[in-house]
Amino acid sequence: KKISIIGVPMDLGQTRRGVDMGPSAMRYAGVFERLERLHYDIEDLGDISIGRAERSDDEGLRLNLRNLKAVAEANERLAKAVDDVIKRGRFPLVLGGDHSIAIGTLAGVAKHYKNLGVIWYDAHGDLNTAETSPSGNIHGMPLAASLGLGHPALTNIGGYSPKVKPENIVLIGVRALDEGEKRLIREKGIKIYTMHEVDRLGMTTVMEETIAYLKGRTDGVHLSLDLDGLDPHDAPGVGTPVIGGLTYQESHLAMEMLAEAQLITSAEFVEVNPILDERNKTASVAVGLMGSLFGEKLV
Ligand code: DIR
Ligand code: MN
Ligand code: MN
Ligand code: MN
Repeated sequence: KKISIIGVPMDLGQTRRGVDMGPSAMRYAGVFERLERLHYDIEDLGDISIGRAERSDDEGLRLNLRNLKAVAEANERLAKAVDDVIKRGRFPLVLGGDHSIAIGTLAGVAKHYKNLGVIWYDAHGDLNTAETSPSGNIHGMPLAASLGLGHPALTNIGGYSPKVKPENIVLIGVRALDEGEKRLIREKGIKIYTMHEVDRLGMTTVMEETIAYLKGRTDGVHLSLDLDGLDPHDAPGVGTPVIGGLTYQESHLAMEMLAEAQLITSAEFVEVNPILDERNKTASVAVGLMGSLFGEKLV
């Protein structure tokens, strides 16, 4: 496998400063060296440029879509970069940045598959639109946008929509949903393993079921891993921590099972915020998870 790293220093999809330093934090935590040791052909393409935040009276804010223009423009650039990586026969590994960047990653990935699967590993559903969002933060909207729901400036990144079908999505680790998101999950019948199911079934069963489900119906699977899916004890450096999350051990197990299944064809690790972190712990955890995802073994 040939891997291309793309950094996306995006912080305009939410309001906490510092998440734009996520790619640096993961590079400092040794992502390149970690994967190089596994004998991959690996390249680091550097960072996508992010425009400036608009004024507080921007058009996006009136639409309940904070920084809409700058977020959309950066996602267009990211989609192009991801598309190029796949065209060169390489695996895109995207480092965030807040989760609004999943709109661009998926826009670059999805055109290469008839039936792209998505694993959304997150405390949240990220299924809001401007109409349902309590915050106006676009990092709470990328999965909805990829389903073709929301403002055209977000749903049409890459010039097409939708990117993914509701039946090809699996949510894992969810424990904080807004009312509109719950409605959407019910309406579309989206497959979801909330913390309730993870606790009841155990991560082994959750991943066995997820892998079997996606293997049968998809021709590629994107992993979108929000570090706030993990418990804040294990990943404190995130902007919207939610207690009662997935453990470090469960998360490594999940990544190891995905590696074994050889299911994942693109991935992104998002919401690492070194300003809110403890000695770069969350970036280190993220890089460790990438190690497991790419086949690192204990023995
Ligand atoms: C909340 C928080 N559902 C929102 N979302 C977050 O603002 O839409 N997503 N933190 O990662
Ligand atoms: Mn998220
Ligand atoms: Mn989240
Ligand atoms: Mn603990």
